[in-house]
Amino acid sequence: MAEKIILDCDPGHDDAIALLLAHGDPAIELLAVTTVVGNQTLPKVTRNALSVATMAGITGVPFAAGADRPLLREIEVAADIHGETGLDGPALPEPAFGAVDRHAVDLIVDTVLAHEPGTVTLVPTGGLTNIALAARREPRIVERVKRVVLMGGGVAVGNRTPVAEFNIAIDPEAAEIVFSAGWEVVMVGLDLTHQALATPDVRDAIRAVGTGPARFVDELLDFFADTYRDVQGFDAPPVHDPCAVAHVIDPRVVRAVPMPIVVETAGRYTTGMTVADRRGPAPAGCRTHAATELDHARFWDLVVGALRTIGEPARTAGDAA
Ligand code: PIR
Ligand code: CA
Repeated sequence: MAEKIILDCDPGHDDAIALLLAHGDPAIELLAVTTVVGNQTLPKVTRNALSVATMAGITGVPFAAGADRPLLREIEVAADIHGETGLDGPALPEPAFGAVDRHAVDLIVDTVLAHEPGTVTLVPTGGLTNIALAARREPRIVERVKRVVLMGGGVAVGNRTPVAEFNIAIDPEAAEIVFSAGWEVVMVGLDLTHQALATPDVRDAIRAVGTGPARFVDELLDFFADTYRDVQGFDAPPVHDPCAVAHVIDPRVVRAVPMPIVVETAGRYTTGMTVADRRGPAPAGCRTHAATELDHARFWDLVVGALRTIGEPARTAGDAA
């Protein structure tokens, strides 16, 4: 039985690849895609999600736009890494369909309630504003959701600040709500995703797929590699968000261990830090987990395998190349 997920994202180069992995892997049933302000403004990331779906021929999945700002803080986007559009690099088709006329938070709540308890996994790959609002809007989803497998945070590593990862740092209050709600949370953080490097052999394997969507991913990674080299000094870019999807597909590819984790919201230097307790074994019943170890080869096999199943969608009018 495929795992049912709702992908809550802010595309974003790696979010786009996470969407393609979720769509292309047979172990995942994509119930809905929701968008949240993050890498860029809400209109931009929503358009990007729809364009990627159009490019990949994703049909029959509702897309909904959500929060256009964090709960308390000012908007902070990541134009230095993802560009002015949020998805700079490849040419994107005009979206062939629109978002549904509903708020993402309502779509998340209704989708969870429409399925059997314990069957729907939330996969946030952006700031946690929508997920926090959904937990407050309908507290019953906290019991109904199977678990929350999120890309964000890290055990003692940051990118927005020395200790805070971007998705947590842009809305720490929302992250605190999500980490403390009581549902099972798997934090796929930077310690894990910095192992998911798109190395030259990986780039070759993606190019060898030879389809339009694989070419699109190759062009995304060209841009992402450049900004990650220039801004953060990486030889090869870490491809964060598909790691959360990969954990849902196969927990042996992205291994996680139970660990108490809380979010700092009032630090002098540490706001947005995920404070993870590595002292000894986690207490019994610990509901938070941290991803620690990536099987690099099997992870990229999943991504390349998903791209192979997506194939060559029909070109749309306005797609010049
Ligand atoms: C990646 C992101 C934001 C900032 C940087 N420097 C790099 C985005 C990615 O989309 C991912 O979800 C997460 N936020 C990694 O911090
Ligand atoms: Ca993201």
